[in-house]
Amino acid sequence: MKLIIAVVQDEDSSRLLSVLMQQGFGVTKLATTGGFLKAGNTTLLLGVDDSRLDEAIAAIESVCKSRKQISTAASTLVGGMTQGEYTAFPIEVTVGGATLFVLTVDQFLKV
Ligand code: 2BA
Repeated sequence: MKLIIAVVQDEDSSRLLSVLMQQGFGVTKLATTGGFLKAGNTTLLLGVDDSRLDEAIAAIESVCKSRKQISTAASTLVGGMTQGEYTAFPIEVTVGGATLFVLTVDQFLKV
């Protein structure tokens, strides 16, 4: 058995959850926050049989589309201003898609 930890965009999460449930996958949904954008995202935990791993990844891929987004990131100003002062500047980041971690599960128990 494998455990897929999938970090996805909030806007993709409901549809993805429906698709995964329709296909008979067990899913746990967590509300999470990305470290870089400091914005909410969704992390799904899926325990899947090895034989269905590719199917689960394909389902995630089919729902989660990557796209560009303008975001602001804080940066320390160097020179000209008080040291340690922070400002925000716009940057283009790619969001969407999904970040997947696939782990081998030693034991799956329901007690
Ligand atoms: P965030 O950390 O909020 O990152 C959102 C997006 O910002 C990233 O998308 C990436 O395109 C961009 N980004 C992240 N760090 C950057 C940096 N230092 N410089 C420039 N751009 C940067 P994804 O890579 O698709 O990641 C989406 C979310 O997946 C992340 O949200 C984070 O919550 C999670 N994630 C990604 N890689 C991870 C890792 N190695 N470990 C744990 N969580 C991870």
